[in-house]
Amino acid sequence: MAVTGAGCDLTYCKMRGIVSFFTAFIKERKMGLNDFIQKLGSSPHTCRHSDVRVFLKIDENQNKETEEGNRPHCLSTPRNSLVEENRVMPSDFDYLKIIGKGSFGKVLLARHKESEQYYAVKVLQKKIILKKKEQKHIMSERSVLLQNLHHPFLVGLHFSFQTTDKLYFVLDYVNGGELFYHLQRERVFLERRARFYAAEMASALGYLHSLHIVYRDLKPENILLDSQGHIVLTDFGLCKEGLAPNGTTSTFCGTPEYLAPELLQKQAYDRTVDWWCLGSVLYEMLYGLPPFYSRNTAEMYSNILTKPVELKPNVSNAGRSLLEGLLHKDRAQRMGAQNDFMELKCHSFFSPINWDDLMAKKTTPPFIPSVSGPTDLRHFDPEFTHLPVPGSLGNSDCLVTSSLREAASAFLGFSYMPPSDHAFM
Ligand code: ISQ
Repeated sequence: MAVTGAGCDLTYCKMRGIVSFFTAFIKERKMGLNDFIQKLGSSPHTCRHSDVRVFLKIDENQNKETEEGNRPHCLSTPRNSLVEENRVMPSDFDYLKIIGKGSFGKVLLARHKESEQYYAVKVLQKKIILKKKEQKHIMSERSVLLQNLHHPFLVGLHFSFQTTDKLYFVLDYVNGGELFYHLQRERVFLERRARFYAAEMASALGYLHSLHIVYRDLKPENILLDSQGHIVLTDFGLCKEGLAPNGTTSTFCGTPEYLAPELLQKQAYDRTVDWWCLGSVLYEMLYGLPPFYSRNTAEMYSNILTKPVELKPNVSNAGRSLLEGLLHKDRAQRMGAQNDFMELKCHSFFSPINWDDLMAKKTTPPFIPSVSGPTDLRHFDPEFTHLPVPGSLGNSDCLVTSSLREAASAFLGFSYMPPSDHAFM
């Protein structure tokens, strides 16, 4: 995701936005200070300094084990009230199953011990992020997620926190499966069903654009269904292992089929890249393959850049006209270039959609994934769910080596607690 320029008029809505922005900002700063204090405490060198010891209220008789390279006591047992207060910790959760895996880490189904609520917890390894020089990307994704994003078709972030070696995102958990898991089983969707999913995705993208955020990474593994059959977009830079071509940037991680020509050519891009991606998803839902697909990746890239989109007549005129507009290679002529989401909303393909009902989730989804309850994992890939859950996840203790200390400093300010009304309920 990316954030673009800001707007100007001050309305009641914006005023509310400003208030919640500052509330989040203050909270974030406080968590940043907590992280800083944790970092102070994680360094045996600074721990020894008398001013630091007074500040952190470290008892002279404690902390004997730090010299041996173990986790310093002041980090594993925070004594400072700022550190103790409000902390969410890995050990607050039971980790039940792995439900996704990527090059940076894993996504797990977890239950918050106290509230018994289920969450998807994404755990990323700091060392791997640093090695791939992705910390800026991860931190900016986190800050985008923190902008009080609330939309019915976007996954919600409840908390983020970190230990010396890992970053944790506590997210809404949904178990209807990836949209493309269902598409693969059925090959194509009827137009009514494809329209419903495209409309929900478009409204989520329009919402992000209204906040000057470009999603940029709409791809099959980021599009999930909840148990009711509604779309949930996730975007956390997790690409499935083995799909990322070696030595390329994270832009190419995952599915290259949906890459807009401007991204492929590493040119400037704007929010219209999201409308290209939506066009690609809609095309695949209606025709069963991505628009410029070839088994030969070089040929597919060349098709994206030069080949006119092929629109066979088994899709309605309205559907083909929308696809043609969204899959315009020139982003200045692409549908949405002038009036963004409003242009799509007014297109005849979407005329059966009542947008207010859609946003209120009053439109009955065309398909309801069968799940018996939150722990029903039938729509997740057994390749993940059969993996053993690492016991170390719920235990924040770990060895502090010099590379871990370096890792800790790269993620100062990562941790996030929501305003209290969003806490575990
Ligand atoms: C929420 N629920 C299930 C799986 C997920 C994967 C990634 C991000 C959020 C998720």
